[in-house]
Amino acid sequence: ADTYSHKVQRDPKFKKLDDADIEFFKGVLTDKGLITDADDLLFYNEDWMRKYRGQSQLVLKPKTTEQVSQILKYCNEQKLAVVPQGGNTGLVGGSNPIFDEIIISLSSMNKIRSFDSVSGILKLDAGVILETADQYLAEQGYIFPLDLGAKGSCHVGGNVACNAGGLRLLRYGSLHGSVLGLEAVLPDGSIYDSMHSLRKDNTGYDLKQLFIGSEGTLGIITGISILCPSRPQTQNVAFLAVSSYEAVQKVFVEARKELSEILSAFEFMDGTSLYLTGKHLKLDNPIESGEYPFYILIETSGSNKEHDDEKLENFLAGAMEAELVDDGIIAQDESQIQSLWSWRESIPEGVTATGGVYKYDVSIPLPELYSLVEACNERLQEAGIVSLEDESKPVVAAVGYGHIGDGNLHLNVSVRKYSSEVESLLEPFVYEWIQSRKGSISAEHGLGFQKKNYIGYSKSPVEINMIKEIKNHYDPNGIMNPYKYV
Ligand code: FAD
Ligand code: 2HG
Ligand code: ZN
Repeated sequence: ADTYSHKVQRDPKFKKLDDADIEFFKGVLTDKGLITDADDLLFYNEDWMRKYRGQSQLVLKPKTTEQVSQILKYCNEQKLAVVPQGGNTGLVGGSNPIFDEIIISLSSMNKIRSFDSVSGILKLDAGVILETADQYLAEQGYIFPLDLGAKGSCHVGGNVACNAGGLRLLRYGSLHGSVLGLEAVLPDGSIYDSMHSLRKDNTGYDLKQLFIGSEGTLGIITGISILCPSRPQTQNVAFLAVSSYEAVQKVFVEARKELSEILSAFEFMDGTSLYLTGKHLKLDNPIESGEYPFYILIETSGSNKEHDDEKLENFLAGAMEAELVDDGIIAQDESQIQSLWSWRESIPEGVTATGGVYKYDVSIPLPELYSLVEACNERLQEAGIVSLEDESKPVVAAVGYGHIGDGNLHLNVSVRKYSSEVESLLEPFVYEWIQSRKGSISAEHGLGFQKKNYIGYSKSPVEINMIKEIKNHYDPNGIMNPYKYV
């Protein structure tokens, strides 16, 4: 891993950890709540892509909000910098230290607090794993209003901290709408608590929104109260092959019209991302008739199987007749549904398995969304450094996939190794391209370390100044996740 720390200097205002600090933390957490062993620290210091690696000497694992409060108050007084960490699946280098910041892991705060089966309101600790929360809800007939490929490791607190979007935002909306309340510890140790979860409350600023997407820069989220919908009783998944990006858009328009209220996901991927994923999973393409330039995954969720099946079949028949779709399959049972979803959810892994990946998670108006992938491939080809098979070239391919339903493209440049040559061809090129289309340089993954110098491509100086003022107000010593965000 490249530490990337050569891009920034350690801020000398932060104290270096000493024995007295360790003693203090042992007093709060006992020995068991501290990790100091070098081998054990590696997981927490390094990110999911193995691209960013810090040198923290200490991980703290509090079990209660009160412990988080004591820890943060002490760190603030001592000017010890900290990095809050959930499941460490973030993709912008936000969850790892850059230098020696103390890592505060929420993984021991993992209890479901309560569930109200009348309102569907779930209250839980920030460190509950997303899949665990959803399995709990499944037993009650409910569903977590967010789903994503990292569900087996990411925490609900991490999801809220980076305002994750995921695979069903199209149906269930953003966390800015579904999160009803939060519990968070501020750097001075005070505890902000809005877990009461009223659906309607217009008394003053909606402060919880500040934490949703704050990426650990304002405080540590310790609890979440979230509104969960009824679990759909019936689901269908169709996997379609189409021959152009134009067709992807047309199918999307038709799907919204024809499937209407039962449409719950509309995802797309290009042929190269599917190819790399198949190679990695060692599986044959789910569409047997050949390889196509684009694939679409459509999910429907409803309450009446016959009704949904009929709607989906009519929609597909229409799309085939209009020659929008070249080929396709509909999952016949739960295991086929899972298998088709796993094709989509495994792309991040598949495109990284080549050695590494440069990720750009962007919002662009739909008509131009895929042109960014084409523009990148052209640029890399002109430089003569890209080849799918030739191992001597540093770049495998620029691929595109993502959440079409939300106008969110994942441009992934799959590489054999990380290099400054490739990076300098991509940046700031990609960001300038997005700015010129009035897009967002971060649709759902956040800014973290990767994008902190690029926020100006999507936000005005006035907006950036307001963000900095809020940050400085709540974290005047700058101990919360430094070197990141803005
Ligand atoms: P971490 O990675 O640990 O942390 C992320 C950020 O939040 C860091 O800045 C960290 O400091 C901060 N943070 C974490 N916990 C807290 C807390 N309790 N209080 C304050 N700050 C905190 N994202 C999407 O939006 N949509 C997707 O579809 C999607 N799919 C993914 C698929 C894969 C395979 C992977 C690896 C990642 C994917 N992601 C996706 C990225 C993503 O944002 C997450 O996986 C997830 O939301 C991060 O949660 P985490 O618990 O791992 O957080
Ligand atoms: C997804 O949609 C995730 O699969 C990850 O947001 C995207 O790795 C990526 O670029
Ligand atoms: Zn995504």
